[in-house]
Amino acid sequence: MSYFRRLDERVQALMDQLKKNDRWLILCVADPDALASAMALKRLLANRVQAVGLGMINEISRPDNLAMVKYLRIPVQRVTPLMAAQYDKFALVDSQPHHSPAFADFKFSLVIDHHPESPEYPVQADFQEIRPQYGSNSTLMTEFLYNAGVKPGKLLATALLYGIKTDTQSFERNFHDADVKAFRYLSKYANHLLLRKIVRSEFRIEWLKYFSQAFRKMRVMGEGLTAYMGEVDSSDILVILADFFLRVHGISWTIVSGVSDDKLINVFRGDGLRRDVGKMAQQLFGDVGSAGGHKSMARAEIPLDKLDNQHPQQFIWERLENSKKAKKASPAGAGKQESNGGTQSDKMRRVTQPPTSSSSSRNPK
Ligand SMILES: [Mn+2]
Repeated sequence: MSYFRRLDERVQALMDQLKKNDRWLILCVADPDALASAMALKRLLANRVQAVGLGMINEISRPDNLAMVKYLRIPVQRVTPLMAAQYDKFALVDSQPHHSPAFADFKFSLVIDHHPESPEYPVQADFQEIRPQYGSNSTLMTEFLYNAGVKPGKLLATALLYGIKTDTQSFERNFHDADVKAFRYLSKYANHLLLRKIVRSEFRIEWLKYFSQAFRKMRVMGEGLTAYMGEVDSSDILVILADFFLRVHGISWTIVSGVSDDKLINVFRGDGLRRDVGKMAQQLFGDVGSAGGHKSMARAEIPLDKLDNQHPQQFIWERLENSKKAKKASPAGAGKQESNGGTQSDKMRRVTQPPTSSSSSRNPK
């Protein structure tokens, strides 16, 4: 009995597309699942066609993705018209032609994807395999490799494992039985030290100076932590810091703010359990700028001239203080938190019981 579903006919149909003299370019929007899928397809095409190249339409900037390309030696390049001109067949993985205008110039002969198909933009390729039920495209590629009798090498298996891990958020998001199977199968072949190295490549060296500033500037308010960073090169660093501080035990929401392009930018992060940071952003800053988001992620951008010459830090603190007072005045808004005496001060909060079981954390709101 075979470990994965049998795909003999599909593999044959795919192989029928491959001609000895063709030069194939595999395109993707680079992220871990797409890069792993491109690598796997390259492995399937190798030795069956004249040349296989990997092209991405975006620039990679996340440190983990950069680490993936480096340590797994993925020969991917930013696609240019000059580069594309060297190929005569085009494949697309982990995406569909209508997903980006950058794909409009290509006629794809092969599409393998796990995003839902859109009735308005049906995929038209000589070979296509689209499985929206799958949590990752890497799973689909693993099935193809298996059915083609190709055992993945260490680097490829590691890439596919990372693709599955990323797209299923380590099986916290929607996934299919096939994703679990592929994960288990690939685990045998992958290099787990390399995988950990990639997963843990979270920061860039240039960001560390902001961390040292943030440690001095941070201020804890009950279960929240805020930091005003002053002028920053890019609001990306605010996101990194807001995510980082949310990992502190006992902290359930963070606001990291800074000035960029004449705007005061506030990045909100929350655990999504008791407080909805999207609403919080709106309540705090909705009257002076664009503010909103989801339960666990939000953002508010305020033009500096709306601050009436007040220092941005002062402006933020006053609004936070006022919202706290408003909450106290109407305790209904304070949520169903057990009494912890933690709301009355800005002092470092004592360690109180965080929600422990997953049932209590899935709190209706
Ligand atoms: Mn994907």
